[in-house]
Parts: sequence; C-alpha cells; structure tokens
Amino acid sequence: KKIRLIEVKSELGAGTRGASLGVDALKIACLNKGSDYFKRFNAVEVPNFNEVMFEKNLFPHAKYIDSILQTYKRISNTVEQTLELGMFPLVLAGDHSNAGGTIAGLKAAYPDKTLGVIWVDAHADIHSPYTTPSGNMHGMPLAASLSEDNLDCKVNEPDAQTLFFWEALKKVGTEQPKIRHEHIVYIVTRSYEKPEVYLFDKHNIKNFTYPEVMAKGTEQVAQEALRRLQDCDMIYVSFDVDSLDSKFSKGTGTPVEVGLNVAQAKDLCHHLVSHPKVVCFEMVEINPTLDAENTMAQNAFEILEYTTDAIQNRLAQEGQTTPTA
Ligand code: DIR
Ligand code: MN
Ligand code: MN
Ligand code: MN
Repeated sequence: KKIRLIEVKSELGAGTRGASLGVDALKIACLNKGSDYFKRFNAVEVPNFNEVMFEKNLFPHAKYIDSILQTYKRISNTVEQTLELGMFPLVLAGDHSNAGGTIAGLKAAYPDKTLGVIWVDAHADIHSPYTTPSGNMHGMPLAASLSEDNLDCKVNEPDAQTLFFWEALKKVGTEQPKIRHEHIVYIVTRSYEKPEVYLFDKHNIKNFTYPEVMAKGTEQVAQEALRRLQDCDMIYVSFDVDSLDSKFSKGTGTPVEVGLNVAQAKDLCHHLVSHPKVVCFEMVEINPTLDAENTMAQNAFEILEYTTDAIQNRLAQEGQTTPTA
C-alpha cells in the first residue's frame, strides 16, 4: 500500500491571502533541505478556483462558498478515488476550509464506516454561517461535516443563497452527516468563540490543551486521543500548522501563542498516524507571504517528512502481515 500526495492549492477560505502558496513553499523547503521527498511521490493536484479572489465576495457569512463547494466536490472525488485505488491519501492543502471535502471523500469511499477526527489546531473550526465572526470558511469545515448549524447561538442572518450553498456543502460525498460530535477530538485548540464553546459543552467534546500535552507528553496524548475514538472504524488526522506556537508558525494566517513546538508536533503526529485505523493525514494553512523569517515551511516540512515516514513504516509492516488487495 502506497501513499498518494494530494495537493490542494486552496486559498478562498482564509481571511488573509497567500495560503495557496503553502504547498509550493513546502517543496522549496524540501529542496533546501536536500530531501528527495517530493520526488518519491506521484502527486495529484486538485484544481482550484482561486481566480475568484479578484471578484467581489457575495456571501458575507460564508465567503466564496459557491467556489468552495466546487473545491469540496473535487477533493471528495480525489480522496474517494485514492482510497478505491488502495492508496493512503496524504493531503497538502492551503486553507483549512476544504478539510470538509477530505472528510466527504473518506465517507464517500466508506459510507458504512464510522469516522473519527483528530483536529490538531489552535482553532475549533466548528462555526456555521449562522455563528461565524468572520465569514471565513476555514472556520467551518467541522460544522459542515457534522451538519451543525448551531442555531442556539445564532448571531448572523445568512441569506437564502448562502444557505443553499451551505446545505449543498453538507451533502458532498454523502447525504447524511459524515461525523458525530463525540467522534471529534481536538489537540491544542486554544482560540475559539462562544458558539464553539457552547458545542464543546453540549456534546462534551474533548480538547487536549497545551498544558495537558506538557503534563502528559505527546505520546500519551496521542494514545488517549486514539482511545477516545476506539468505536470508530477509521480515523482522519487534520494538522493545521497554527497548532504550533506562534514562534514556530510565523507564516500562517492566524498564529496563536502557547502551542506545540516542532519536536512535539513531530512526535504527536508520528504516534497518531502509526495507529492502523488512521486512513488519511492532512496538513494546512502554510502562508509563505507572511513568513518573513522563512521558517514556517521549514518547520512544516520537517513535521511532514517525519509523519510521512511513520505512515510508510506502518503501511510496510501491514503489507507484511496482511495480504494486499
Ligand atoms: C475564527 C478563526 N474562529 C473564525 N478561525 C480560524 O474566523 O472563524 N483561523 N480557523 O485559522
Ligand atoms: Mn484550522
Ligand atoms: Mn487554525
Ligand atoms: Mn515518541
């Protein structure tokens, strides 16, 4: 079983322009490090709709949602096909909005399997158009996957067009909600708004805080996060680089203090993806236009290369013990 890199130069879901350049920044970091990483994989690129960033946004509570819906569909199809080919999808994306498309693809391939999500991110990304403070769709992928409007915390009045696209977004891949609240585990989430906290409390959603990571260590946190998802048939790990402390994530749209260092991120991801139920890993939100010190992509590439090795080792071992399809 092999890894397939899926590149998504997405841009439209973030509030700051430039995340679509993140995938190329990883490639430059790879080259500068003298690594053959990008030579080892046949990457596929999902076409993007970034030209519309020059157009006026028509949806204040879900910016560019019409184009993001198209991106969701394309990612979902690519992830689904990748799994059907018997490969492991490793997604390198720009902004985090389209992680909902990745989740849709996992469920499109395996509609009857229960999906758990480990969200390593400074942010909770569980807003809907009714609750978003910014209208930025990178704050909404989990709500789209849950089919969660969170009307109890409504602060916006999205118009009918926005809601038409929002409903369509929820139905990419499978008509039904793709995940359940109790099957989300957050790691080092530390920047969220009231409507998001409401959902944490209502559904008892676990967040392993940074102090908890410091107290327990990254390996134990990884094991506990995985154990919480033991009822799930498959697990998706989504890594937003702003999970790193802002010292180590200068080139990202919304850096936040008190987060992971690079060694912690590597060890955490390594232990997560070594679990046999992990079927997909995604890395997002590298924005080299903000990276004055040119360290973001280097740090991210270090984490990516290390995590990919862990996935490959696992797949190689599984190949020895179980017959390949
Ligand atoms: C904030 C920031 N919760 C929002 N979100 C994200 O605008 O929805 N920043 N995801 O990266
Ligand atoms: Mn995010
Ligand atoms: Mn984030
Ligand atoms: Mn370790």
